[in-house]
Amino acid sequence: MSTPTAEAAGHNLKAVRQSYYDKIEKFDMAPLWEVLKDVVTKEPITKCVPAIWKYSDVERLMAEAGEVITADEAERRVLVLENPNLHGQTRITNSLFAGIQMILPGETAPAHQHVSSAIRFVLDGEGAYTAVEGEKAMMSPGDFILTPNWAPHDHGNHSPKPMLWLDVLDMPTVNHFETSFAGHFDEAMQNTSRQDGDSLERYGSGVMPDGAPVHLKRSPIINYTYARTRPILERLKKAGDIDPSHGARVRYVNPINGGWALPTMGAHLALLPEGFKGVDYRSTDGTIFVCVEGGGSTTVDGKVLEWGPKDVFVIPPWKKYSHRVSKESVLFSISDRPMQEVLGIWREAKAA
Ligand code: GTQ
Repeated sequence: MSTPTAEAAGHNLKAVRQSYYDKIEKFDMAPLWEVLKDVVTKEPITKCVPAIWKYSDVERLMAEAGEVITADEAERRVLVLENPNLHGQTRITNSLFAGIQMILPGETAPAHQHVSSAIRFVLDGEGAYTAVEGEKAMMSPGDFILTPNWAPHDHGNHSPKPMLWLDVLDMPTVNHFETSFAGHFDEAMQNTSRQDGDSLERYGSGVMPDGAPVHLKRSPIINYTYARTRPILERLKKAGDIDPSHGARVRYVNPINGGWALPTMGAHLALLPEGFKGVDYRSTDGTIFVCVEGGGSTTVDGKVLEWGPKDVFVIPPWKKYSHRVSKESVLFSISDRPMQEVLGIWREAKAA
């Protein structure tokens, strides 16, 4: 009897295993050992790639959308910013949606509500509104506006100019959990029973109305205006409170518990002083940035993203990046960090 060669034995083993896999598949089972290293990776693996959306393109293409469809017909006239490697998946990172919304003079986007939380970061125009839970938030560039989970909201523009803003929603995450609900109202516009700016006046000043809800999972503030937040960056810069990677940065908080503004999405506003050269940084939360003022570049994964006012760019999870500016600049940023923190899976690494 001849001894089988090692190669033949290997071949035979492969065939034996494959027929075993075919057998267990009929019972809806599969061998973990064939995929273990792909599902329990040594380091985060992301399909998301760095990308930038220049405002000159956004503005031009959005103006065309205004000729193709009305805000009312569209319900929301939004151009989705799709990660170049996730086309067709309606998302900018694996967990977050981003889009540019436009409301033309005289238009309204009808009231609705949904489980997904949204934020608006205002890019262009002046004096259109987002009404959220009975408060009409007048929009100005740089304002950071919340639409928490299930809050009724509608948008409208009584100003003479188009209003454009960045929407970021946690809907890929809500859909990951398969927990989406949504509803519409008979009235296109909700009753606005509260004064404009009411929630920022009540909750944003170091005092709290007696009996304010202690366990609210999200901030009670609807509009964190740029007019209120921008001077704080100036104060940090003057005091030298400048992080080597992030610059002079504030975090938008829920003033009731000091936590993030929303349980699913966390945002910052940062001033990068003239000549700032940030040191490398990475974290597990893929992050969406907007240039509010100035201009500069961000190096990520060997790629250089050059940004100017109103440009939007995305940094994938766990990719090292650093910002550089010659002139003083302001960056807004938002990510899914609050979700990762609550699950205990968020990590960051700063260059030594
Ligand atoms: O304004 O309610 O970008 O429901 C996507 C879904 C905006 C909104 C989006 C939405 C909205």
